[in-house]
Amino acid sequence: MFRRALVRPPGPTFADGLTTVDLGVPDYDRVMEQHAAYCRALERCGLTVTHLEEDTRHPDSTFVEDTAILTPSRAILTRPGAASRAGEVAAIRGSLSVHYPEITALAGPGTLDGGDVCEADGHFIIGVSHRTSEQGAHELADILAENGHTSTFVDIRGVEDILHLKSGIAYVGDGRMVAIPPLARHPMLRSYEVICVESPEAYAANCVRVNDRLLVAAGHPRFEAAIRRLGYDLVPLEMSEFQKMDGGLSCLSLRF
Ligand code: CIR
Repeated sequence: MFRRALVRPPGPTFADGLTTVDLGVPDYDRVMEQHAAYCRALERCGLTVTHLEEDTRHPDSTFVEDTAILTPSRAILTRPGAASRAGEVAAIRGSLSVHYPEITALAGPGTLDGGDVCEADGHFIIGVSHRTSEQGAHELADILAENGHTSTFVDIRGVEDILHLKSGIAYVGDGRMVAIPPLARHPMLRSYEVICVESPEAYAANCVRVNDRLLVAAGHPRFEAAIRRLGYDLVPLEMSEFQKMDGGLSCLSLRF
């Protein structure tokens, strides 16, 4: 059960952030509307949402998920792979220390973004990406092992069109994993029931199970129908403005 979420509202410099896609410039009013709807959805899922200060110096700071890995026993601060995002980590430490007596920081020199870490009932799949290095992945796995968590690694550097591992897979509970075709048959997912999200709906692979509900990006009718048939209580959310900056549903909050 999640009880809380931390979110950081996008600042007016949001459109200056990093992106690899060519979907146009985000409209700030719509960004704020979509973010507010996302926060309301988390509240509907039963979470108490803490709104951090917006941070205009770090345009990507609304993607808070990349700055920390949260387990029941501790918070682990990451080392983002993009230089422009390094300063986001110091800014999240204070907010996490209110809730976590034990905070561990990756020491480096490896890098790791939270978006490359997919937790499935205490097991962690860690993506080695253009942001997360092998060293960073191994350092995280060693820290997780101290608390009895197991990890596996998957190299996604050759998988097209995804920035992070969780742009391409999501654990939705009940032994089920949502995945895009290039990852759906990967051995790391052998022990899961895989729900494959076919192109052109690949963006929907980044969905988020929050307690009894599943947050999904709106506008992917085939995926919605398939996952509804499995009995999930869906909360579709407009994500167009975050998609323009390579962001998905999971990156907009830290849930614990
Ligand atoms: C970036 O390139 O870092 C941001 N524009 C998007 C980060 C999205 N985060 C995530 O998927 N976990």
